Amino acid sequence: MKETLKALGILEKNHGTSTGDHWLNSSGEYIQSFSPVDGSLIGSVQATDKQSYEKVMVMAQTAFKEWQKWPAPKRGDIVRQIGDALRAQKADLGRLVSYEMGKSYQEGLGEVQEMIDICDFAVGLSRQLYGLTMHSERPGHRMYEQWHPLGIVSIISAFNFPVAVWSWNAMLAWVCGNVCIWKGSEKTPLCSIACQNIINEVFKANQVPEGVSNIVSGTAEVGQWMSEDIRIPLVSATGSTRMGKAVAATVAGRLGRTLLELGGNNAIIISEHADINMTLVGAVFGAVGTAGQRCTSTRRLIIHESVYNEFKEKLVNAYGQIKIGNPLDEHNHVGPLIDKQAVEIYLKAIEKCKDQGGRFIVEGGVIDGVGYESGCYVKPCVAEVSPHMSIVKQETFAPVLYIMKYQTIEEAIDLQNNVPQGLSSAIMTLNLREAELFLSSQGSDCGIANVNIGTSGAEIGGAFGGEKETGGGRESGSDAWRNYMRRQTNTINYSTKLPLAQGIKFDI
Ligand code: UN1
Repeated sequence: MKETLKALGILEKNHGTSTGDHWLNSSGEYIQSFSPVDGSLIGSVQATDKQSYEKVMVMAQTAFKEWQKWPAPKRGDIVRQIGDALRAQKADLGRLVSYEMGKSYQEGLGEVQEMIDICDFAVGLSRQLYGLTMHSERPGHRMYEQWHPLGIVSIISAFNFPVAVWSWNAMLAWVCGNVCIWKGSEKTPLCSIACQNIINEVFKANQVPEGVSNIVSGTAEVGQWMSEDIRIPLVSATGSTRMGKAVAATVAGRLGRTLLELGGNNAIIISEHADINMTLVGAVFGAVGTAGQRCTSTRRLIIHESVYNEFKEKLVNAYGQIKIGNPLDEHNHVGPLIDKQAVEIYLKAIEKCKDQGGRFIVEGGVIDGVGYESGCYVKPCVAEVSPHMSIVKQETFAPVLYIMKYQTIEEAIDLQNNVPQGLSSAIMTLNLREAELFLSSQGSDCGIANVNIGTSGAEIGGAFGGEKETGGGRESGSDAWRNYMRRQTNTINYSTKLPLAQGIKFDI
Protein backbone atom coordinates (compact mmCIF):
# COMPACT_ATOMS: atom_id res chain seq x y z
CA MET A 1 0.00 0.00 0.00
CA LYS A 2 2.96 2.33 0.64
CA GLU A 3 3.76 2.41 -3.08
CA THR A 4 0.14 3.16 -3.92
CA LEU A 5 -0.05 6.03 -1.47
CA LYS A 6 3.19 7.44 -2.80
CA ALA A 7 2.03 7.19 -6.41
CA LEU A 8 -1.14 9.09 -5.47
CA GLY A 9 0.73 11.77 -3.52
CA ILE A 10 -0.83 10.85 -0.16
CA LEU A 11 1.24 11.85 2.86
CA GLU A 12 0.99 10.81 6.47
CA LYS A 13 -0.53 14.21 7.27
CA ASN A 14 -2.37 16.01 4.49
CA HIS A 15 -3.89 19.42 4.08
CA GLY A 16 -7.61 19.02 3.52
CA THR A 17 -8.34 22.35 1.87
CA SER A 18 -7.33 23.07 -1.68
CA THR A 19 -8.09 25.45 -4.51
CA GLY A 20 -6.10 23.34 -6.93
CA ASP A 21 -2.34 23.49 -6.78
CA HIS A 22 -2.58 25.54 -3.56
CA TRP A 23 -3.17 23.59 -0.39
CA LEU A 24 -4.37 25.94 2.33
CA ASN A 25 -3.32 26.10 5.95
CA SER A 26 -6.13 25.61 8.43
CA SER A 27 -6.48 25.40 12.19
CA GLY A 28 -8.87 22.45 11.77
CA GLU A 29 -8.36 19.14 13.52
CA TYR A 30 -6.81 16.21 11.73
CA ILE A 31 -9.30 13.55 10.62
CA GLN A 32 -7.67 10.16 10.88
CA SER A 33 -8.45 7.62 8.22
CA PHE A 34 -8.33 4.02 9.44
CA SER A 35 -8.68 1.22 6.95
CA PRO A 36 -11.61 -1.10 7.70
CA VAL A 37 -9.56 -3.78 5.95
CA ASP A 38 -6.97 -4.20 8.71
CA GLY A 39 -7.71 -1.39 11.15
CA SER A 40 -4.47 0.45 10.50
CA LEU A 41 -4.08 4.20 10.24
CA ILE A 42 -3.56 5.11 6.58
CA GLY A 43 -3.07 8.85 7.04
CA SER A 44 -4.83 11.95 8.23
CA VAL A 45 -6.40 15.01 6.65
CA GLN A 46 -6.78 18.42 8.20
CA ALA A 47 -10.34 19.71 8.42
CA THR A 48 -11.22 23.03 6.80
CA ASP A 49 -11.80 25.92 9.18
CA LYS A 50 -13.99 28.93 8.53
CA GLN A 51 -11.08 31.08 7.42
CA SER A 52 -9.77 28.67 4.82
CA TYR A 53 -13.36 28.03 3.69
CA GLU A 54 -13.68 31.74 2.98
CA LYS A 55 -10.45 31.71 0.99
CA VAL A 56 -11.77 28.84 -1.10
CA MET A 57 -15.01 30.69 -1.76
CA VAL A 58 -13.22 33.83 -2.92
CA MET A 59 -10.90 31.82 -5.15
CA ALA A 60 -13.82 29.85 -6.60
CA GLN A 61 -15.75 33.03 -7.40
CA THR A 62 -12.72 34.53 -9.16
CA ALA A 63 -12.05 31.32 -11.07
CA PHE A 64 -15.64 31.13 -12.29
CA LYS A 65 -15.29 34.51 -13.99
CA GLU A 66 -12.45 33.08 -16.11
CA TRP A 67 -13.54 29.48 -16.56
CA GLN A 68 -16.99 30.34 -17.93
CA LYS A 69 -15.24 32.17 -20.78
CA TRP A 70 -13.48 29.01 -21.95
CA PRO A 71 -15.44 27.46 -24.84
CA ALA A 72 -17.29 24.35 -23.69
CA PRO A 73 -15.43 22.01 -26.11
CA LYS A 74 -12.15 23.35 -24.71
CA ARG A 75 -13.37 22.56 -21.21
CA GLY A 76 -14.32 19.15 -22.60
CA ASP A 77 -10.77 18.66 -23.77
CA ILE A 78 -9.54 19.20 -20.20
CA VAL A 79 -12.00 16.56 -19.00
CA ARG A 80 -10.74 14.24 -21.75
CA GLN A 81 -7.24 14.60 -20.30
CA ILE A 82 -8.60 13.85 -16.81
CA GLY A 83 -10.01 10.61 -18.27
CA ASP A 84 -6.56 9.76 -19.63
CA ALA A 85 -4.91 10.52 -16.27
CA LEU A 86 -7.44 8.26 -14.55
CA ARG A 87 -6.72 5.48 -17.02
CA ALA A 88 -3.04 5.78 -16.15
CA GLN A 89 -3.73 5.73 -12.38
CA LYS A 90 -6.61 3.25 -12.41
CA ALA A 91 -4.86 0.48 -10.51
CA ASP A 92 -3.51 2.77 -7.77
CA LEU A 93 -6.73 4.70 -7.26
CA GLY A 94 -8.77 1.47 -7.34
CA ARG A 95 -6.50 0.01 -4.67
CA LEU A 96 -6.82 3.08 -2.45
CA VAL A 97 -10.62 3.02 -2.80
CA SER A 98 -10.59 -0.64 -1.85
CA TYR A 99 -8.28 -0.11 1.13
CA GLU A 100 -9.83 3.06 2.55
CA MET A 101 -13.47 2.13 1.88
CA GLY A 102 -13.31 -1.65 2.10
CA LYS A 103 -14.96 -2.67 -1.18
CA SER A 104 -13.36 -5.45 -3.23
CA TYR A 105 -10.45 -4.50 -5.50
CA GLN A 106 -12.56 -5.41 -8.53
CA GLU A 107 -15.24 -2.99 -7.35
CA GLY A 108 -12.58 -0.37 -6.64
CA LEU A 109 -11.43 -0.69 -10.24
CA GLY A 110 -15.06 -0.59 -11.35
CA GLU A 111 -15.53 2.65 -9.50
CA VAL A 112 -12.56 4.25 -11.27
CA GLN A 113 -13.95 2.89 -14.54
CA GLU A 114 -17.19 4.80 -13.82
CA MET A 115 -15.06 7.94 -13.49
CA ILE A 116 -13.39 7.28 -16.83
CA ASP A 117 -16.75 6.62 -18.45
CA ILE A 118 -18.28 9.85 -17.16
CA CYS A 119 -15.24 11.74 -18.48
CA ASP A 120 -15.84 10.28 -21.94
CA PHE A 121 -19.53 11.11 -21.67
CA ALA A 122 -18.78 14.69 -20.59
CA VAL A 123 -16.33 15.22 -23.47
CA GLY A 124 -19.06 14.45 -26.00
CA LEU A 125 -21.53 16.49 -24.01
CA SER A 126 -19.27 19.54 -24.19
CA ARG A 127 -20.35 19.91 -27.84
CA GLN A 128 -23.99 19.07 -27.15
CA LEU A 129 -25.26 21.53 -24.55
CA TYR A 130 -28.28 22.09 -26.73
CA GLY A 131 -31.11 24.54 -26.31
CA LEU A 132 -34.31 24.72 -28.36
CA THR A 133 -35.45 27.36 -30.83
CA MET A 134 -39.09 28.44 -30.87
CA HIS A 135 -41.24 30.24 -33.40
CA SER A 136 -42.33 33.62 -32.15
CA GLU A 137 -45.99 34.66 -32.45
CA ARG A 138 -44.75 38.11 -33.56
CA PRO A 139 -43.44 38.93 -37.06
CA GLY A 140 -39.75 39.71 -37.34
CA HIS A 141 -38.97 38.07 -34.01
CA ARG A 142 -36.83 35.13 -33.11
CA MET A 143 -36.94 33.09 -29.90
CA TYR A 144 -34.50 30.60 -28.55
CA GLU A 145 -33.17 29.30 -25.27
CA GLN A 146 -29.62 28.88 -24.16
CA TRP A 147 -27.98 27.26 -21.17
CA HIS A 148 -25.48 29.10 -19.00
CA PRO A 149 -23.39 27.79 -16.12
CA LEU A 150 -24.64 28.34 -12.58
CA GLY A 151 -21.36 29.35 -10.92
CA ILE A 152 -20.17 27.44 -7.87
CA VAL A 153 -21.41 23.86 -7.51
CA SER A 154 -20.77 22.19 -4.19
CA ILE A 155 -20.62 18.44 -4.06
CA ILE A 156 -21.16 16.48 -0.85
CA SER A 157 -20.39 12.80 -1.39
CA ALA A 158 -20.63 9.63 0.68
CA PHE A 159 -18.06 7.05 1.75
CA ASN A 160 -19.50 4.17 -0.28
CA PHE A 161 -18.56 5.62 -3.67
CA PRO A 162 -15.78 7.92 -2.51
CA VAL A 163 -14.61 8.93 -5.98
CA ALA A 164 -17.18 8.04 -8.67
CA VAL A 165 -20.13 10.06 -7.40
CA TRP A 166 -17.96 13.18 -7.15
CA SER A 167 -16.78 12.63 -10.71
CA TRP A 168 -20.34 12.26 -12.06
CA ASN A 169 -21.05 15.71 -10.68
CA ALA A 170 -17.72 17.42 -11.27
CA MET A 171 -17.13 16.33 -14.88
CA LEU A 172 -20.57 17.49 -15.99
CA ALA A 173 -20.41 20.66 -13.91
CA TRP A 174 -17.01 21.52 -15.42
CA VAL A 175 -17.95 21.08 -19.08
CA CYS A 176 -21.01 23.20 -18.31
CA GLY A 177 -18.64 25.96 -17.15
CA ASN A 178 -19.03 25.77 -13.37
CA VAL A 179 -16.39 25.56 -10.68
CA CYS A 180 -16.71 22.88 -7.98
CA ILE A 181 -16.15 22.65 -4.25
CA TRP A 182 -16.07 19.06 -3.08
CA LYS A 183 -16.56 17.81 0.45
CA GLY A 184 -15.99 14.05 0.45
CA SER A 185 -16.98 11.84 3.36
CA GLU A 186 -14.89 12.20 6.51
CA LYS A 187 -14.75 8.38 6.44
CA THR A 188 -12.77 8.35 3.18
CA PRO A 189 -10.87 11.66 3.14
CA LEU A 190 -7.74 10.33 1.42
CA CYS A 191 -9.65 9.37 -1.71
CA SER A 192 -10.50 13.05 -2.18
CA ILE A 193 -6.86 14.08 -1.78
CA ALA A 194 -5.79 11.50 -4.36
CA CYS A 195 -8.36 12.79 -6.87
CA GLN A 196 -7.38 16.40 -6.32
CA ASN A 197 -3.74 15.48 -6.97
CA ILE A 198 -4.69 13.85 -10.27
CA ILE A 199 -6.80 16.85 -11.30
CA ASN A 200 -4.04 19.27 -10.32
CA GLU A 201 -1.55 17.74 -12.72
CA VAL A 202 -3.96 18.04 -15.65
CA PHE A 203 -5.08 21.55 -14.71
CA LYS A 204 -1.53 22.77 -14.25
CA ALA A 205 -0.46 21.46 -17.63
CA ASN A 206 -3.35 23.35 -19.24
CA GLN A 207 -3.23 26.56 -17.19
CA VAL A 208 -6.73 26.02 -15.85
CA PRO A 209 -7.32 28.78 -13.30
CA GLU A 210 -6.73 28.03 -9.64
CA GLY A 211 -10.15 27.63 -7.99
CA VAL A 212 -11.93 25.52 -10.62
CA SER A 213 -11.42 22.36 -8.55
CA ASN A 214 -11.60 22.92 -4.80
CA ILE A 215 -11.79 20.55 -1.90
CA VAL A 216 -12.84 21.12 1.67
CA SER A 217 -12.74 18.51 4.42
CA GLY A 218 -14.55 17.95 7.66
CA THR A 219 -17.76 16.86 9.25
CA ALA A 220 -21.38 17.87 8.65
CA GLU A 221 -20.50 21.36 9.91
CA VAL A 222 -18.65 22.14 6.67
CA GLY A 223 -21.61 20.82 4.70
CA GLN A 224 -23.83 23.17 6.70
CA TRP A 225 -21.63 26.17 5.76
CA MET A 226 -22.09 25.30 2.10
CA SER A 227 -25.84 24.74 2.47
CA GLU A 228 -26.25 28.17 4.03
CA ASP A 229 -23.96 29.97 1.59
CA ILE A 230 -25.83 32.14 -0.91
CA ARG A 231 -22.73 32.19 -3.12
CA ILE A 232 -23.42 28.54 -3.95
CA PRO A 233 -26.38 28.21 -6.33
CA LEU A 234 -26.38 24.40 -6.36
CA VAL A 235 -25.62 21.88 -3.63
CA SER A 236 -25.44 18.30 -4.89
CA ALA A 237 -25.60 15.86 -1.98
CA THR A 238 -25.35 12.08 -1.84
CA GLY A 239 -25.87 10.18 1.39
CA SER A 240 -28.50 9.34 3.97
CA THR A 241 -32.07 10.60 3.85
CA ARG A 242 -31.47 12.27 7.22
CA MET A 243 -28.54 14.26 5.77
CA GLY A 244 -30.49 15.05 2.60
CA LYS A 245 -33.46 16.42 4.51
CA ALA A 246 -31.18 18.74 6.50
CA VAL A 247 -29.38 19.98 3.37
CA ALA A 248 -32.66 20.39 1.45
CA ALA A 249 -34.31 22.42 4.22
CA THR A 250 -31.33 24.75 4.61
CA VAL A 251 -30.77 25.30 0.89
CA ALA A 252 -34.53 25.77 0.27
CA GLY A 253 -34.53 28.39 3.02
CA ARG A 254 -32.40 30.59 0.74
CA LEU A 255 -34.17 29.34 -2.44
CA GLY A 256 -31.03 27.66 -3.71
CA ARG A 257 -31.07 24.46 -5.72
CA THR A 258 -30.30 20.97 -4.50
CA LEU A 259 -29.56 17.76 -6.34
CA LEU A 260 -30.20 14.89 -3.96
CA GLU A 261 -29.32 11.23 -4.25
CA LEU A 262 -30.28 9.59 -0.98
CA GLY A 263 -31.24 6.21 0.42
CA GLY A 264 -32.73 3.24 -1.38
CA ASN A 265 -34.68 0.18 -0.29
CA ASN A 266 -34.33 -1.72 -3.49
CA ALA A 267 -36.27 -4.86 -4.30
CA ILE A 268 -36.15 -7.59 -6.90
CA ILE A 269 -39.45 -9.23 -7.82
CA ILE A 270 -38.74 -12.86 -8.66
CA SER A 271 -41.58 -14.14 -10.79
CA GLU A 272 -42.56 -17.74 -11.41
CA HIS A 273 -41.37 -17.00 -14.96
CA ALA A 274 -37.84 -16.02 -13.86
CA ASP A 275 -34.65 -17.62 -15.11
CA ILE A 276 -33.70 -18.82 -11.64
CA ASN A 277 -29.96 -19.23 -12.13
CA MET A 278 -29.56 -15.76 -13.58
CA THR A 279 -31.72 -14.39 -10.79
CA LEU A 280 -29.54 -15.98 -8.17
CA VAL A 281 -26.38 -14.21 -9.38
CA GLY A 282 -28.18 -10.84 -9.64
CA ALA A 283 -29.75 -11.15 -6.22
CA VAL A 284 -26.63 -12.31 -4.39
CA PHE A 285 -24.34 -9.72 -6.00
CA GLY A 286 -26.95 -7.03 -5.34
CA ALA A 287 -27.26 -7.96 -1.68
CA VAL A 288 -23.67 -8.71 -0.68
CA GLY A 289 -21.62 -6.67 -3.19
CA THR A 290 -19.87 -3.72 -1.52
CA ALA A 291 -21.01 -5.45 1.71
CA GLY A 292 -24.52 -4.11 1.11
CA GLN A 293 -23.29 -0.52 1.18
CA ARG A 294 -24.53 0.74 -2.18
CA CYS A 295 -27.51 3.03 -2.47
CA THR A 296 -28.65 0.47 -5.04
CA SER A 297 -27.92 -2.66 -2.95
CA THR A 298 -30.68 -5.26 -3.03
CA ARG A 299 -32.45 -5.18 0.32
CA ARG A 300 -35.65 -7.11 -0.47
CA LEU A 301 -36.58 -10.12 -2.58
CA ILE A 302 -40.28 -10.45 -3.37
CA ILE A 303 -40.65 -14.03 -4.55
CA HIS A 304 -43.61 -15.77 -6.18
CA GLU A 305 -44.97 -18.46 -3.86
CA SER A 306 -44.58 -21.20 -6.48
CA VAL A 307 -40.79 -20.74 -6.71
CA TYR A 308 -40.24 -19.52 -3.16
CA ASN A 309 -38.93 -22.73 -1.62
CA GLU A 310 -36.74 -23.63 -4.59
CA PHE A 311 -35.21 -20.15 -4.66
CA LYS A 312 -34.75 -20.02 -0.90
CA GLU A 313 -32.78 -23.24 -0.97
CA LYS A 314 -30.53 -21.99 -3.78
CA LEU A 315 -30.02 -18.70 -1.95
CA VAL A 316 -28.95 -20.38 1.28
CA ASN A 317 -26.60 -22.56 -0.70
CA ALA A 318 -25.11 -19.56 -2.55
CA TYR A 319 -24.60 -17.64 0.70
CA GLY A 320 -22.69 -20.67 1.96
CA GLN A 321 -20.15 -20.16 -0.85
CA ILE A 322 -19.45 -16.48 -0.13
CA LYS A 323 -15.89 -15.76 0.92
CA ILE A 324 -15.52 -12.89 3.36
CA GLY A 325 -12.15 -11.28 3.99
CA ASN A 326 -9.52 -8.81 2.86
CA PRO A 327 -11.08 -7.13 -0.18
CA LEU A 328 -7.67 -6.70 -1.81
CA ASP A 329 -7.46 -10.49 -2.02
CA GLU A 330 -9.36 -11.21 -5.19
CA HIS A 331 -10.53 -14.60 -3.93
CA ASN A 332 -12.88 -12.86 -1.50
CA HIS A 333 -16.34 -11.68 -2.49
CA VAL A 334 -17.14 -9.47 0.50
CA GLY A 335 -14.99 -7.07 2.48
CA PRO A 336 -15.66 -5.22 5.71
CA LEU A 337 -18.22 -2.58 6.61
CA ILE A 338 -16.85 0.95 6.69
CA ASP A 339 -16.41 1.16 10.48
CA LYS A 340 -17.51 -0.17 13.85
CA GLN A 341 -20.42 2.23 13.98
CA ALA A 342 -21.76 0.58 10.82
CA VAL A 343 -21.31 -2.80 12.50
CA GLU A 344 -23.45 -1.59 15.44
CA ILE A 345 -26.19 -0.45 13.07
CA TYR A 346 -26.09 -3.83 11.30
CA LEU A 347 -26.36 -5.71 14.61
CA LYS A 348 -29.24 -3.55 15.80
CA ALA A 349 -31.14 -4.15 12.55
CA ILE A 350 -30.77 -7.91 12.99
CA GLU A 351 -32.05 -7.68 16.55
CA LYS A 352 -34.97 -5.49 15.51
CA CYS A 353 -35.82 -7.86 12.69
CA LYS A 354 -35.92 -10.77 15.12
CA ASP A 355 -38.03 -8.77 17.61
CA GLN A 356 -40.49 -7.94 14.88
CA GLY A 357 -40.90 -11.60 13.91
CA GLY A 358 -38.25 -12.06 11.22
CA ARG A 359 -36.72 -15.54 10.88
CA PHE A 360 -33.10 -15.76 9.77
CA ILE A 361 -32.39 -18.51 7.24
CA VAL A 362 -28.78 -17.34 6.95
CA GLU A 363 -27.51 -16.05 10.26
CA GLY A 364 -25.53 -12.85 10.60
CA GLY A 365 -22.88 -11.84 13.10
CA VAL A 366 -19.51 -10.19 13.47
CA ILE A 367 -16.47 -12.20 12.40
CA ASP A 368 -13.35 -12.23 14.55
CA GLY A 369 -9.98 -13.98 14.51
CA VAL A 370 -6.98 -13.80 12.25
CA GLY A 371 -7.52 -11.51 9.25
CA TYR A 372 -10.57 -9.90 10.81
CA GLU A 373 -8.82 -7.75 13.43
CA SER A 374 -10.44 -4.49 12.32
CA GLY A 375 -13.74 -5.65 13.83
CA CYS A 376 -15.61 -4.48 10.72
CA TYR A 377 -16.23 -7.82 9.00
CA VAL A 378 -19.78 -9.16 9.23
CA LYS A 379 -21.66 -12.11 7.76
CA PRO A 380 -24.16 -11.33 5.02
CA CYS A 381 -27.50 -12.65 6.25
CA VAL A 382 -31.00 -13.38 5.01
CA ALA A 383 -34.30 -13.20 6.90
CA GLU A 384 -37.83 -14.29 6.03
CA VAL A 385 -40.05 -11.39 6.92
CA SER A 386 -43.51 -9.96 6.67
CA PRO A 387 -43.44 -6.89 4.40
CA HIS A 388 -45.23 -4.84 7.02
CA MET A 389 -42.44 -4.97 9.60
CA SER A 390 -41.04 -1.48 10.18
CA ILE A 391 -37.40 -2.62 9.85
CA VAL A 392 -38.14 -3.83 6.31
CA LYS A 393 -39.15 -0.30 5.34
CA GLN A 394 -35.86 1.18 6.53
CA GLU A 395 -32.56 1.28 4.69
CA THR A 396 -29.92 -0.59 6.69
CA PHE A 397 -26.57 0.06 5.00
CA ALA A 398 -25.27 -3.48 5.45
CA PRO A 399 -25.67 -6.94 3.91
CA VAL A 400 -29.04 -7.80 5.45
CA LEU A 401 -31.48 -9.25 2.89
CA TYR A 402 -35.22 -9.61 3.52
CA ILE A 403 -37.26 -12.16 1.59
CA MET A 404 -41.03 -12.40 1.30
CA LYS A 405 -43.72 -14.17 -0.75
CA TYR A 406 -46.33 -12.93 -3.20
CA GLN A 407 -49.22 -14.43 -5.15
CA THR A 408 -50.14 -11.96 -7.92
CA ILE A 409 -47.94 -9.57 -9.89
CA GLU A 410 -50.10 -6.63 -8.77
CA GLU A 411 -49.46 -7.59 -5.15
CA ALA A 412 -45.72 -7.86 -5.84
CA ILE A 413 -45.64 -4.37 -7.36
CA ASP A 414 -47.56 -2.98 -4.37
CA LEU A 415 -45.07 -4.55 -1.98
CA GLN A 416 -42.15 -3.23 -4.00
CA ASN A 417 -43.56 0.31 -3.97
CA ASN A 418 -44.80 0.34 -0.41
CA VAL A 419 -41.62 1.76 1.19
CA PRO A 420 -40.58 5.39 1.70
CA GLN A 421 -37.62 5.12 -0.69
CA GLY A 422 -37.71 4.95 -4.51
CA LEU A 423 -34.26 4.42 -6.01
CA SER A 424 -33.80 1.11 -7.81
CA SER A 425 -36.01 -1.87 -8.58
CA ALA A 426 -35.98 -4.98 -10.73
CA ILE A 427 -38.15 -7.80 -11.99
CA MET A 428 -36.84 -11.16 -13.03
CA THR A 429 -39.22 -12.62 -15.56
CA LEU A 430 -39.35 -14.00 -19.07
CA ASN A 431 -43.01 -13.05 -19.32
CA LEU A 432 -43.51 -9.98 -21.51
CA ARG A 433 -46.79 -8.89 -19.93
CA GLU A 434 -45.34 -8.87 -16.44
CA ALA A 435 -42.20 -7.07 -17.53
CA GLU A 436 -44.12 -4.34 -19.33
CA LEU A 437 -46.59 -3.91 -16.45
CA PHE A 438 -43.64 -3.47 -14.10
CA LEU A 439 -42.21 -0.72 -16.35
CA SER A 440 -45.56 1.00 -16.92
CA SER A 441 -46.96 3.90 -14.89
CA GLN A 442 -48.78 1.31 -12.77
CA GLY A 443 -45.53 -0.49 -12.13
CA SER A 444 -42.39 0.40 -10.22
CA ASP A 445 -42.36 3.90 -8.69
CA CYS A 446 -38.54 4.02 -8.64
CA GLY A 447 -36.07 6.14 -10.61
CA ILE A 448 -34.46 2.94 -11.89
CA ALA A 449 -36.49 -0.09 -13.00
CA ASN A 450 -34.73 -3.07 -14.55
CA VAL A 451 -35.79 -6.30 -16.22
CA ASN A 452 -33.63 -9.39 -15.82
CA ILE A 453 -30.85 -7.36 -14.19
CA GLY A 454 -30.37 -6.78 -10.47
CA THR A 455 -30.86 -3.46 -8.71
CA SER A 456 -27.23 -2.35 -8.50
CA GLY A 457 -24.55 -1.61 -11.05
CA ALA A 458 -26.20 1.08 -13.16
CA GLU A 459 -24.25 2.37 -16.17
CA ILE A 460 -23.30 6.06 -16.24
CA GLY A 461 -25.17 6.72 -19.51
CA GLY A 462 -28.60 6.75 -17.84
CA ALA A 463 -29.88 9.34 -15.39
CA PHE A 464 -29.19 8.03 -11.89
CA GLY A 465 -31.43 8.77 -8.91
CA GLY A 466 -34.85 8.13 -7.48
CA GLU A 467 -38.12 9.29 -6.08
CA LYS A 468 -39.72 9.87 -2.67
CA GLU A 469 -37.15 9.80 0.15
CA THR A 470 -34.40 9.12 -2.39
CA GLY A 471 -34.61 12.83 -3.06
CA GLY A 472 -35.78 13.18 -6.67
CA GLY A 473 -32.40 14.17 -8.17
CA ARG A 474 -30.89 12.70 -11.32
CA GLU A 475 -27.15 12.60 -11.83
CA SER A 476 -24.74 11.19 -14.40
CA GLY A 477 -26.08 10.45 -17.89
CA SER A 478 -29.05 11.39 -20.11
CA ASP A 479 -29.86 15.11 -19.67
CA ALA A 480 -28.70 15.34 -16.03
CA TRP A 481 -26.30 18.09 -17.22
CA ARG A 482 -29.21 20.54 -17.12
CA ASN A 483 -29.04 20.47 -13.33
CA TYR A 484 -25.75 22.33 -13.54
CA MET A 485 -26.97 25.09 -15.83
CA ARG A 486 -29.51 27.88 -15.87
CA ARG A 487 -31.89 28.23 -18.78
CA GLN A 488 -32.29 31.59 -20.44
CA THR A 489 -35.09 32.36 -22.90
CA ASN A 490 -34.14 34.98 -25.47
CA THR A 491 -36.48 36.90 -27.76
CA ILE A 492 -34.94 39.10 -30.43
CA ASN A 493 -36.88 41.67 -32.46
CA TYR A 494 -35.33 42.31 -35.88
CA SER A 495 -38.37 44.17 -37.29
CA THR A 496 -38.98 47.93 -37.39
CA LYS A 497 -42.04 47.70 -35.13
CA LEU A 498 -42.62 46.77 -31.53
CA PRO A 499 -45.66 44.48 -31.51
CA LEU A 500 -46.59 43.35 -28.02
CA ALA A 501 -47.21 39.73 -27.19
CA GLN A 502 -50.77 38.49 -26.79
CA GLY A 503 -51.87 41.19 -29.32
CA ILE A 504 -52.01 43.90 -26.65
CA LYS A 505 -52.49 47.43 -28.04
CA PHE A 506 -50.49 50.14 -26.33
CA ASP A 507 -50.19 53.38 -28.32
CA ILE A 508 -48.42 56.47 -27.07
C1 UN1 B 1 -24.30 4.75 -4.86
O1 UN1 B 1 -24.41 3.71 -4.22
O2 UN1 B 1 -24.35 5.88 -4.31
O3 UN1 B 1 -25.55 1.58 -9.69
C2 UN1 B 1 -23.99 4.79 -6.31
C3 UN1 B 1 -24.62 1.37 -8.93
C4 UN1 B 1 -23.38 2.23 -9.08
C5 UN1 B 1 -23.51 3.53 -8.36
C6 UN1 B 1 -24.02 3.45 -6.97
N1 UN1 B 1 -23.16 2.49 -10.47
O4 UN1 B 1 -24.64 0.52 -8.06
